[in-house]
Amino acid sequence: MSSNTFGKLFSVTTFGESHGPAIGCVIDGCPPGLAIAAEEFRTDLDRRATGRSRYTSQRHEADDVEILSGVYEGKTTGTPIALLIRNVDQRSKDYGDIASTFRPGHADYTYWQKYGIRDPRGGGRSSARETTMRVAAGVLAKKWLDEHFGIRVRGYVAQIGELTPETFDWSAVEQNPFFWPDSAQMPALESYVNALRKSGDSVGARVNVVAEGVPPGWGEPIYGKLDGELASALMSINAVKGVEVGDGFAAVAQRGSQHRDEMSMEGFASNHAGGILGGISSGQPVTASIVLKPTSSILIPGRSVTLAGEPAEVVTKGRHDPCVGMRATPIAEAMVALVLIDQALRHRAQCGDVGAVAPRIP
Ligand code: EPS
Repeated sequence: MSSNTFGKLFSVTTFGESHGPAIGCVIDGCPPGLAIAAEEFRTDLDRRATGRSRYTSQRHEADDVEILSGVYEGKTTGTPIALLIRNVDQRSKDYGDIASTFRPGHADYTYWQKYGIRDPRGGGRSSARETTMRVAAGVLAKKWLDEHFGIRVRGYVAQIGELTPETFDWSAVEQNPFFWPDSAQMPALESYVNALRKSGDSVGARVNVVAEGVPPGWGEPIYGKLDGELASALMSINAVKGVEVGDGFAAVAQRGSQHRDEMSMEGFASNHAGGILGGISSGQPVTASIVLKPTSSILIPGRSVTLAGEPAEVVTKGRHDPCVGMRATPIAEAMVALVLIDQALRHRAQCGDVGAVAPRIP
């Protein structure tokens, strides 16, 4: 299978299947001298993990990272960094029927059509388990971006089904299992997700990510645009069906006089562009948004076909999330951080001598 590598100078290759012995990644091009310890992966991996709340899949994985190479005496050496996480809670019997049937809404049918062979256990390579390694690689990217530029990449869930936050508070986001910025809505969210789970169905979600502190100048026109690479990176996350940068699709109903972000030496008057102009960062916060489809693994029977082309009814057994978007915030943050570190290194390589040019809008 090709296209398992992402990024040009800071490149991440992931490998592994959901029910295989382990998943892992190799990061090539990480700048040397970055202090990193295995424990530093813990926070973000726990934020993404299954089984950490009653509202997600109850698969219990330790998600302990083993650093196999590229780090010596606690610092990156500039050589390939190999990270490994062993899978410990596979329950492949849940997938016994799937070997001969295609689950509607899943990648079973398309993997089969492409490769003529597939690992049905837990969805194999198409499982969201792969996102563990994106988050792990993102930990290095976030740390480097913070240390070198003071960049902070953070996200939150901006919609679950019909529900949207009524107020916004960053400090609320990490205090609930929904990554929700309005703590007063917890009872409503809990009963919404509980009812959804009981009904056997699932729902979609929107996740917003903001990167603050990105300096102007990152992004390569024409084919390496910062927004183009963000779109590609974010769309590569399992279940993502839509990506917006800045105002995104809302721009369709806006006037040019409204959408443009006017400038003065006091700053930009607005940020409809999402911090990117002509594919290059403007120095404003970079904002992106993703939409994740409702989880395809649901208890409501759905029509499909067997390998023999016979009609079949599929009920997905196992431990699934009623809303995969609820765990997607750290994954989206990681993908944004990975795009940014790659573009930072590319900018440094070509334009490192340019330095800051006047005028610079604060
Ligand atoms: C997933 C299906 C479930 C989830 C899994 C993603 O797998 P299983 O049936 O093996 O429990 O638990 O999520 C993870 C294991 C994870 O680490 O995110 C799917 O179909 O994508």
